[in-house]
Amino acid sequence: MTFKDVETQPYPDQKPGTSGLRKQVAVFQQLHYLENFIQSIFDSAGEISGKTLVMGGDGRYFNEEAIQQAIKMAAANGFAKVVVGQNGLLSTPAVSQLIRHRGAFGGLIFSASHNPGGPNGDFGVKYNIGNGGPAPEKITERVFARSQVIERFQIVQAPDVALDALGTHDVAGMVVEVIDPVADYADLMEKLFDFEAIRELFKSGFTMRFDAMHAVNGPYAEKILEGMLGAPAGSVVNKVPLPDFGGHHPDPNLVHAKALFELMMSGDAPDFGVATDGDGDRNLIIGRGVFVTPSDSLAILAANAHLAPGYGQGIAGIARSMPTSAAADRVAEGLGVACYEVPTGWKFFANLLDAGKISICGEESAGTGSDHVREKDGLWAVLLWLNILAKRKQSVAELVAEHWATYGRNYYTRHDYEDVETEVANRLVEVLRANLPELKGQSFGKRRISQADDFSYTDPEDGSVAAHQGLRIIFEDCARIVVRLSGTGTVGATIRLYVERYEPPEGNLAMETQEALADLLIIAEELAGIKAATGRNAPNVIT
Ligand code: VG1
Ligand code: CO
Repeated sequence: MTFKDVETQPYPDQKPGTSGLRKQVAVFQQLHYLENFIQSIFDSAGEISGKTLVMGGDGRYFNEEAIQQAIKMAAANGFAKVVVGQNGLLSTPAVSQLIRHRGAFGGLIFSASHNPGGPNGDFGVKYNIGNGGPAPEKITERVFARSQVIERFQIVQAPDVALDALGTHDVAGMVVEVIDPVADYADLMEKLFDFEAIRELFKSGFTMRFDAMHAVNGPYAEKILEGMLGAPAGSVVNKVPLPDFGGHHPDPNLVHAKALFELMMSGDAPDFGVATDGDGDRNLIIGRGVFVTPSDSLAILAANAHLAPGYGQGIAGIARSMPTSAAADRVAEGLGVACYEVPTGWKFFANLLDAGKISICGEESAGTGSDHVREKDGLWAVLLWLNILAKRKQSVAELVAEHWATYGRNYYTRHDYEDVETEVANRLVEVLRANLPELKGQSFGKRRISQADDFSYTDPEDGSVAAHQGLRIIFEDCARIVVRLSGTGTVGATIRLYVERYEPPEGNLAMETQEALADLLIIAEELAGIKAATGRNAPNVIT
């Protein structure tokens, strides 16, 4: 067995975005591209010798190759142990849970989340730290700086590990433990939720469809829902993880989970329809005939979390990402707990969770989670929904209607303009940012702008500042327009436009969303000019 110090040179584009480093597979396949980034992480992580590292991915093309390399590099860099999911599979929340449960130093997640996979799709690497959460910006900045000056990486020459065989293996003196990816995670879920109540719900004839989108959550959903909770066989569909996700985007939205949406709106709809993404951290919730926006889902889960044993004592506080609707804020107010607004990306929640300031948090992009791990967790959200439905003995539609009748409704939409020329997108944001100071006080019909700024966040725990997190235009009645650029796309730029307005309980709660927001969408175009600048007449995705 030989330890090798391999000479290399930096790649200039290894800047981690919202969620780690995400690039097209062909980019990752360049000579030493992957190795450079992993070595940069190891070089920036602090004392790693003798520590344990968790590794797993969503099964996409290049997953196993990347893991084999990372294992050999971990051995050469002095780790004592690597814990890896069988066949290289682990969902993002499962990695987070394992890091915490095993007291590991951190973990590597190989995934590009909801981005397409396969040789022509995307790949990604994310580094999580000892609390189980994504590395904070001060670490990812160190990793990037290191990647720009890297000259060598370390790797052992050893045969590949048989990742299909459970048990321990030896790689140049380092232990590699191949584990069942589902077991520990399932144990935790059983502690958090009232499995007996959910079993009774299924026994009473409740039906559901879980679309695993040929991504990592298939085995988790099959074991927990069908195996442990007695959901009818066949409830979980597209359950075998495939390297190209069956040719689809594993993105649980109304475009890419269209089949599920159509089923749920049809006469054959089961009671409950859900989908999760590539790495299992996002969730889409649809009741029979009713789509639940992720922002509403966060609010409804927070309002009812006490019905699950894991949250029986009540919740400490709620946090949402800035572009997420303020529906959760109203619940926090109702419960008398604090509500925090943080930038997009899960890493900002982790400090609040660690400090015990919040118990539940979420994003408009279909991510919800709690203090049980330090990542968003798709299957957790599904189980909490089931627990709540079992306890309240209501349909999704009834539950949503009652929520709006209590708290009012935040009409909410996100419009994505994908693959826009980077310069066009950057210029658009620059121009709007420059115009913000003049917008305050301006009126558009009945609406008057009360605040216009570029969102900046100071972390209440460590004082770190994240600036330029999205342009906000807020009206006197709390309606909002937000514009920001995506940090997870891999081709060109993606412009996201978020629009919201509040309708009180006594108002009209039954409007079609785009109609309810029509006047704000016109104002948004007047102010930001996205259609004019991009030459598009419609967004690629509306959620
Ligand atoms: C998107 C979402 C954001 C989410 C991020 C990672 O980021 O908007 O809410 O945290 O993806 O999610 P952006 O920068 O493209 O808007 V995942 O499921 O890709 O780990
Ligand atoms: Co994801």
